[in-house]
Amino acid sequence: MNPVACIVFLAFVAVATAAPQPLQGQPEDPNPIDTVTTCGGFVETSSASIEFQVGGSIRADMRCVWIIRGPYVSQRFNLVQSGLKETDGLFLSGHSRSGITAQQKLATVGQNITINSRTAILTLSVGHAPTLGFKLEFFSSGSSENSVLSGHALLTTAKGNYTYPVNGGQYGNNENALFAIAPTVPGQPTLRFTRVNLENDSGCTYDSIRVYNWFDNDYLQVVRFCGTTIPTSVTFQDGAGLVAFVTDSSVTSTGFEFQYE
Ligand SMILES: *[C@@H]1O[C@H](CO)[C@@H](O)[C@H](O)[C@H]1NC(C)=O
Ligand SMILES: *[C@@H]1O[C@H](CO)[C@@H](O)[C@H](O)[C@H]1NC(C)=O
Ligand SMILES: *[C@@H]1O[C@H](CO)[C@@H](O)[C@H](O)[C@H]1NC(C)=O
Ligand SMILES: [Ca+2]
Repeated sequence: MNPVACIVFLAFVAVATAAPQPLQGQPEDPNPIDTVTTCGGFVETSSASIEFQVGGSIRADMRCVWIIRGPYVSQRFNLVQSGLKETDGLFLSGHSRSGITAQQKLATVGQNITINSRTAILTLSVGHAPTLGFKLEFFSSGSSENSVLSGHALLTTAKGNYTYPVNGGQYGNNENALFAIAPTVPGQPTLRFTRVNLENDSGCTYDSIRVYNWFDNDYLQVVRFCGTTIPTSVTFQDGAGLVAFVTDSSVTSTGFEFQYE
């Protein structure tokens, strides 16, 4: 082969070999590698079977929140088995620095919902009557993505308090933290901030705290604030809420403390 023909031939071989590429990045695990059976939790894995009270009953008005974090950009959820009723709901949304995406209801067995964000929020909202358990599977796949979740907590006691940073000192730059309040004994907790010290600017575009109230099967943002002014308290009348904290790339402060009961 002369050099030109050789290059043309090699180029053809390269195109032919590169052509079939159905998977972008990491494929899903063939089967879930972890099992979660608690009401709510922080689940950080590439795949999991989430089984709550399968074959058993769940009390009326129960709320459970799972913060699910996959290593790849796409999180697929598939409902495998369900005893939930029409008035109950399993809801999924994505969380990132910019906020929380709209809720999607996982209602029928076999249904898939894919969340294109590394952090997904799964919320179980039981109606005013007892119900039966469910099982779903979660699989992470796709390209690796380095977005961080710098802090997280799931508060499930009837009342409590929380401080961030947990060990005092200053929070970091580029924080993206998420805290869920979902008491396992149904209630209507009121959230009160007792100390707030964030970088301040008029639109809270640098560092901010957002509070979301679970209402009408959605997380509604009720307040966004920064600086040192304590916001008015928020009652989670539907039994659950979220606190999301983000910071920009410069100027830090000492964070915040809240209590709820
Ligand atoms: C859900 O996704 C899986 C994996 O991609 C697929 O095999 C299955 O057919 C999907 N189910 C439905 C109902 O689309
Ligand atoms: C915060 O909670 C701890 C237990 O978790 C408790 O000992 C402490 O008294 C609480 N502090 C306030 C200010 O409520
Ligand atoms: C925060 O910024 C706002 C708007 O610039 C200003 O009105 C307010 O006084 C500031 N608060 C503090 C505590 O600096
Ligand atoms: Ca800052």
